[in-house]
Amino acid sequence: MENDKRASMDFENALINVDRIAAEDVIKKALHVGEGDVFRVIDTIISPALESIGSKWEAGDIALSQEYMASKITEELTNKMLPIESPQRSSRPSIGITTLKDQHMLGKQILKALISSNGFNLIDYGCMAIENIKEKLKTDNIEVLFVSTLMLNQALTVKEITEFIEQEKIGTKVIVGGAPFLFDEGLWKEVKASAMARTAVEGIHISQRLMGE
Ligand code: B12
Repeated sequence: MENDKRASMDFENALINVDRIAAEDVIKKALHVGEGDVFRVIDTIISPALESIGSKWEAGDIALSQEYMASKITEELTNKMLPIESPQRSSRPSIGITTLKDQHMLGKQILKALISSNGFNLIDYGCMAIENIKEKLKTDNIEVLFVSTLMLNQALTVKEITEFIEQEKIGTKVIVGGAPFLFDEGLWKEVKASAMARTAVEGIHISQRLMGE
């Protein structure tokens, strides 16, 4: 327990210093000690470090570039120990992500790295048109769809997706985030989303709750 805490702090420091080699070292050691239990390493070392980094960015203690690089490095390391196509990952719940037609990509990249770092089976729909997303929802068995949109006009179109899910009884939960939802606290309800999140970390917690994890 104490060892995990120390390892998580070492991992966090390595990420904040953008030191990929030191970060990988912490994970390699932890996998060795923990007999290769990837999900234990994710839960006890990686997730707490990323949460702490997320809070530091929100508090203005670190730069956006540091949060971004931390997410990128962690995503790479997690994908190395838990390849995208591994059965361990594909048997986990599927989370889809999209910005709809929005070109603002930064928030989505951070979110994507976090979902992947938590070992979920991630399907990236990029900035796909709504009609195509509807088709994917029918076939991909997505438990939670994350929509990150920073433009109000795009945010309003989320309702088309949620109403489609309702009509077709697909059961996918939709979590929204990004500027319009931060500016107007009631907007997520207006577009019939299941929830909104202020940060990527909050989104992961909400999705875990919605999936009963
Ligand atoms: C950087 C930026 C740009 C960059 C984008 C670069 C890129 N490749 O991503 C550039 C310069 C290209 C750009 C262009 C435009 N932009 Co701009 N942009 C911004 C700005 C300043 C910051 C966005 C950002 O990257 N933030 C950093 C990231 C990390 O934060 P984030 O996205 O909020 O994500 C965090 C959380 O919100 C959360 N999150 C986000 N989404 C989700 C989703 C889920 C499910 C969850 C759980 C969490 C979550 O997680 C992230 C990390 O914790 C915002 C201002 C703002 N307040 O957001 C304006 C803003 C979004 N832009 C705006 C506008 C108007 C435009 C343009 C139309 C400008 C123009 N006239 O051309 C274009 C349109 C581009 C397009 N078609 O999509 C407006 C939108 C207003 C509106 N009512 O719709 C804003 C709000 C500025 C403003 N106050 O007017 N923009």
